[in-house]
Amino acid sequence: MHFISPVLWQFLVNWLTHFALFPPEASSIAPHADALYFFLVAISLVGLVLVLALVAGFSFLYRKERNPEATQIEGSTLLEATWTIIPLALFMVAFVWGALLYFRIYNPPTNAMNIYVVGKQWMWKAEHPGGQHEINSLHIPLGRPVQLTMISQDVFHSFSIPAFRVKREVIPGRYTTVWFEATQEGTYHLFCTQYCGTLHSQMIGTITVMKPADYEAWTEGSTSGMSLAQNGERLYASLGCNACHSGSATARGPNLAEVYMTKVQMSNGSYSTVDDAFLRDSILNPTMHQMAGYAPIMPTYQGQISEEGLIDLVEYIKKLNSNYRIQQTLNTTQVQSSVQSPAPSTQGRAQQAAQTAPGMVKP
Ligand code: HEC
Ligand SMILES: [Cu+2]
Repeated sequence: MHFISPVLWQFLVNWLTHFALFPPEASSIAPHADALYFFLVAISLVGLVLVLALVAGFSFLYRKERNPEATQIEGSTLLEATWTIIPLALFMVAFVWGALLYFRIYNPPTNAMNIYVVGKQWMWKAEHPGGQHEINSLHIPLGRPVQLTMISQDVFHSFSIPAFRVKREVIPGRYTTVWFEATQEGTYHLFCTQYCGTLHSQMIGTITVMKPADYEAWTEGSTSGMSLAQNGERLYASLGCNACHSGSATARGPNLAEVYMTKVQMSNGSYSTVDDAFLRDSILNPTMHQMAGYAPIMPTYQGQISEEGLIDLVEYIKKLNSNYRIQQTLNTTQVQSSVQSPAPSTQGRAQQAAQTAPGMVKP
């Protein structure tokens, strides 16, 4: 490619990489996205040059001195077929290429590690499974597929890392995901690319790509001591989920252990896969997924749990592989309450409501 003089080439490469007009290619998808982009630019340029050349050529060939008498030309099947088939072929190439790339971008590898992101006016909050929290920054390991499960706490936002060529809407009330695999160490820009209010332009941050060993060190150094699942376990107990979801045969709610990613039957006979969104919806809006064989007695927790709290609960249920600890917790609370207050129910409820665990929405 050095046919334009090495010095000029160097200058161009430098200019393109440093003049943020063209960000570095730092993810496994980036070179593929760019290849398609350059292909589209190239065929557009060819079209542009061809049309301009024809306009210039014809105005010269058929100028008044050379061609005083206008001749009407009509119908040329060959010509029409040519200008139909060639563009059609080019568009089909762009379509198939784009579709293949689309599937690659939208299908995360199954071994991707999951990090949660909550967008709000005007910041990005990231939560690692180990419980590490970050604001307007995200640390990720090099060469490992990472999936982000994202949700907004207020309005529409859009999560964009130009160097990775990824961008995804972050929507209130719904989990969206995006995945990438970083291929270059370094720090990159993170933007919100959807106008979301006065300080939208400050909803920016940095992505830090670290060697896997450095990433491990970072996660150990910045842990808050409690993983998301552990926070979730606390919430689960304090919100009283364990009363109905204890996993015992007489429980009023279904067993939640190992339910993640299985198919469950709904009361209308259809089947649903229990994914992150299903779990979140079941907590906020139990009637939305009415399960076969159970009475619609689950209360809604709408407005009582923050997005972070919901993430903790979802993460807890995802990792719940036995009901042993739930039953332990229930046994101890039963023993305690029978020792403390023989009068049942109401008092215990009031006590529960008075203490607000992290993740609950403060009144
Ligand atoms: C009063 C009893 C009760 C309480 C309290 C309760 N649930 Fe439920 N839950 C149910 C019942 C019954 C169902 C099944 C019927 C339905 O879908 O509404 C259910 C369904 C669910 C489901 C979907 C079932 C599945 O297999 O995926 C999830 C998830 C869930 N509950 C989570 C929770 C969480 C988290 C809490 C605490 C914040 C909670 N529940 C509190 C009774 C309860
Ligand atoms: Cu925003």
